[in-house]
Amino acid sequence: ELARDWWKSAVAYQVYPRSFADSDGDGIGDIPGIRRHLDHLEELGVDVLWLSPVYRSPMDDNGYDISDYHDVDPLFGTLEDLDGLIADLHARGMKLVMDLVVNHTSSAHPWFVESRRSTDDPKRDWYWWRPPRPGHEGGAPGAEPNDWVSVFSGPGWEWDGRTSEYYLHIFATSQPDLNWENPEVRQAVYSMMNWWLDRGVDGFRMDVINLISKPVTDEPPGLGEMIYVLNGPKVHDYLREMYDAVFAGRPPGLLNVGETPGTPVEQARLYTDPERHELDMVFQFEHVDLDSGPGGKWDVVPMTVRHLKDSFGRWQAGLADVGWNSLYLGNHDQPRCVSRYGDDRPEHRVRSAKALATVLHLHRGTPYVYQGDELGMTNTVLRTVDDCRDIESVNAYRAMVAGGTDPEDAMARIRYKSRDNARTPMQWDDSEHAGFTTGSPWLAANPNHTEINAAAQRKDPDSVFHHYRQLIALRHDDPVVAHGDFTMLLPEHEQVYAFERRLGDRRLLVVANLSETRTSSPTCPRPRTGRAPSSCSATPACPPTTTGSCWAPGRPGSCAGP
Ligand code: TEU
Repeated sequence: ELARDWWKSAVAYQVYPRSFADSDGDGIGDIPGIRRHLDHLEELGVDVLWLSPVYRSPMDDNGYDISDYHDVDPLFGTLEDLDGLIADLHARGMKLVMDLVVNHTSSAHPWFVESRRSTDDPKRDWYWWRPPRPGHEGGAPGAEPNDWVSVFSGPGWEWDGRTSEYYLHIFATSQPDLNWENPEVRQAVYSMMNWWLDRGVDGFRMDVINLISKPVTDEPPGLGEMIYVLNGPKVHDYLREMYDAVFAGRPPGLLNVGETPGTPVEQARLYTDPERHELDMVFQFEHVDLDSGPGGKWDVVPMTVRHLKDSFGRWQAGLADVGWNSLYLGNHDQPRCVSRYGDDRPEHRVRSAKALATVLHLHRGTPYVYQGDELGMTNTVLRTVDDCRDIESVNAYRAMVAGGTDPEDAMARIRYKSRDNARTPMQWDDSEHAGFTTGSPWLAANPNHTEINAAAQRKDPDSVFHHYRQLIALRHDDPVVAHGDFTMLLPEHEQVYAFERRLGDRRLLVVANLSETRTSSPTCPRPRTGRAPSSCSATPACPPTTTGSCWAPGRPGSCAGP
């Protein structure tokens, strides 16, 4: 019988299905490919597989734009394939957590197709529709209902000429935001969630769940004046309603983690306090925003070991007595952690990857391993924007250059932070395309797969892979790792990251020398791989705020509108 907080001693592994393993040679990863590599996960020792979206989707945002919540996209396989994966994982004592993307749908979802048909369509109020700003002609620049911008560059509102109104899209224009004020929307989401749980899924990773509540105000232009609504007025009410409608009464064994960009510790205490029946834990963004300046993600600023220690220390202290931390350094949205927080030069990469893993996994919280980080995979080579596939990177490059940023400077920023860095094919072996596909991969494999791959590392007891395996085993074997308290040591030290964990009379002392960690240079991010940019601006110009979000409001001048 699992305890309700079983996930405190568990480790999760994130699979980005498009890039994990391709079974049919179309160059795109799929569910049968995942099923062929479960030995890798079992040898690593992980307990949970978090699967990024495999639902039907036009794939504008690689599946985070869903057009059918109840079916698997043929690119990834069938519902039967997914049932098979669930059965395989359960047979191995592992669990499956699905990605839940319900802040928005794809514009191809039937709900939106109906909603946009007319202003009095029964589904009109399932999304956010607003008239042009008073005194402005619809579709003209500046006529948007308010100044919200899209995370993927440009305004957060799209003009729909057929019904002469704008619709809200915090992300791509093909990702319209659902209106959670509407109880019909909420009930439809809860019904879908129950359908998946009844199918054997063990919980959800809830995409940008802190964005679902928007501040609705009466006076024009409505929707309040904030750039984004992080942790909006009703988000906690919605999560408690979700708990009552979906999770209450189900046996222990589920895991629900919310992705909550820009959320401060105080909010995370509310989201993860078990007495509040909201979430088990959240993905916080403070440490992945450390190298973002006032202009947002692409305004790269220096980051030091001290910054990292201060941030993690704040979150360890903030959730020590209530709630729970997730622990992550990488995912499908972030550059490779050994390149960003460590040093991926060949002479340092292995030690650097091991040091980062040691520090992360021995903190108090639930660790998440992003596919390939257990091998010490690095950022890839992005020569020009043509090497990019990610809508966020391509849009940001175009917006920066259109805004006057030198193309090479813009490319230097993209090279450092593009999400494509984490989406190159999983490096299984040293064969062509890293053993990921027999076809032509949708995104080129990192050329260094000949040196960095799972086959080589499984045979090398000193590999990054076996280091991760030993850290995961330690968490399973020694309760001080999962349940011990946390005390930061040498907080002022610029290179050493040290802390102590205590449980009863057990002590665990962790000391890591992160001096290998190379901060991003104050002028431009030093490309860990690929050609150094020919010219870097002396200081990162703050690109126009339309190039993207700043999830950490409260930074001086943080995205204070255009
Ligand atoms: O990401 C939400 C989010 O915070 C993104 O803005 C992300 O941090 C950003 O791309 C980093 O530059 C979630 C998903 O993880 C992401 O893949 C999706 O693109 C996004 O939501 C929309 O669903």
